[in-house]
Amino acid sequence: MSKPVIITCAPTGGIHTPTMSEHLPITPNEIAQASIEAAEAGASIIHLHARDPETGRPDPNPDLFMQFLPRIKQATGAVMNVSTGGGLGMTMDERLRAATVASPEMASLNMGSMNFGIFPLLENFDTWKHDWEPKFLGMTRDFIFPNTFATIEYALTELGEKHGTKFEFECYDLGHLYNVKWFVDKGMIKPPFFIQFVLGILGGAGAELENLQFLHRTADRLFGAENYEWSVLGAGRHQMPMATQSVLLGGNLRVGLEDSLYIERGELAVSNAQQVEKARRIVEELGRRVATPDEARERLGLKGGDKTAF
Ligand code: KMH
Ligand code: ZN
Repeated sequence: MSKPVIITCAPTGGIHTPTMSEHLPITPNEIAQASIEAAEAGASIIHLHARDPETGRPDPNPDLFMQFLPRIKQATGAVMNVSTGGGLGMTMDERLRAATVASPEMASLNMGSMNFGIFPLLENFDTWKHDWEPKFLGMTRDFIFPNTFATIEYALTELGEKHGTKFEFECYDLGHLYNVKWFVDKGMIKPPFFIQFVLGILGGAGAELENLQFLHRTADRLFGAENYEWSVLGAGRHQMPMATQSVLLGGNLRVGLEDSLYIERGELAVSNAQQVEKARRIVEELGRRVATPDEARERLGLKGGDKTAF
C-alpha cells in the first residue's frame, strides 16, 4: 500500500508578479488567508515567502513573515516551511534571515547554483502594474541563482544544527542529488530527509516523466528508499501532470500559485485552495489518501510545531 500523499502548498513564492494574476497573495493578511484555506483543503505543509505589501516585490523582511506565521499556526495544524530561496537577486544573508528568526519546522534549501530564467514571462504582458516587475524578470537572462557548497553548509549548520529545522531539499537536476549525497556522506544531512524534485524551470531539468523516473531511481540508489521522502513540483503548465505522475509513482506533491498561476489551460486559479482541492481529487481518484500534518511530521522527522519561535 502506498503511503498517504504529503501535499505541500506554496501560496505566493518569489517568481510570479502582481500583474500576472490578481489572485496572487501579496499582503501578510492575504498570505495568511490563502495558507489557511490551503491547509483546510488538505495541504499538510505550507511553503512560505513574503512580499512587500505595497509593491508585491519578494521581500526577505522577517517582520513580514512574523505577521502571517503565527496566524497560520493558530488556525491550522499545518507544518510551516520558510523559504531560503527567497527572491532572485537577494543575498544569502537576506534569504536566511526569516527562517533564522522564525526557527520553523522546515525551510527550503536549493541544492545547486544554476541559471534560473523567468524572462520568457516578459512576452505575455505589454503593461505592468509596477516598474520593478519587467526589470526583475528581465535580469534573469544574465543571472545565476547562487547556492554554493559554502552557503548550503552554512544553512545546514545555522538552521539545521542550531534550530533543528529540517529541509525541503530542492533539486532541479541530477547534479543536485549528488550535492545532497555529499552532505549525507559528511553526516550533515541525516535521514529521514525530504527531496523536492523541481521540474520545468528554464535552467533545470524539463518536466518530463522520464526525467522524474530517472531522478527518483537515482535518489533511491544514492540514499536508499527507506531514508528519504520525495515530492515533485512541476512549474507552470506542468504542475498537475507532474503531481499526478508523482501520485502514480508513490511520491508526494507540491502545488500553489508560486509554481503555477493556473487551474486549467488558459484559466487562472482563483485561489491556492482551488489547486489543493484539485490535487486532492487526483490523489483520491487514484486510490491514495492525503497525509495529515502529523503524519507528515512523523515521516519527515520534524521537531514539532511547539518548538518554533512564533
Ligand atoms: N520557486 C520554485 C521553483 C525556494 O523557495 O527555495 C523553487 C523554490 C525556491 O521554491
Ligand atoms: Zn519557494
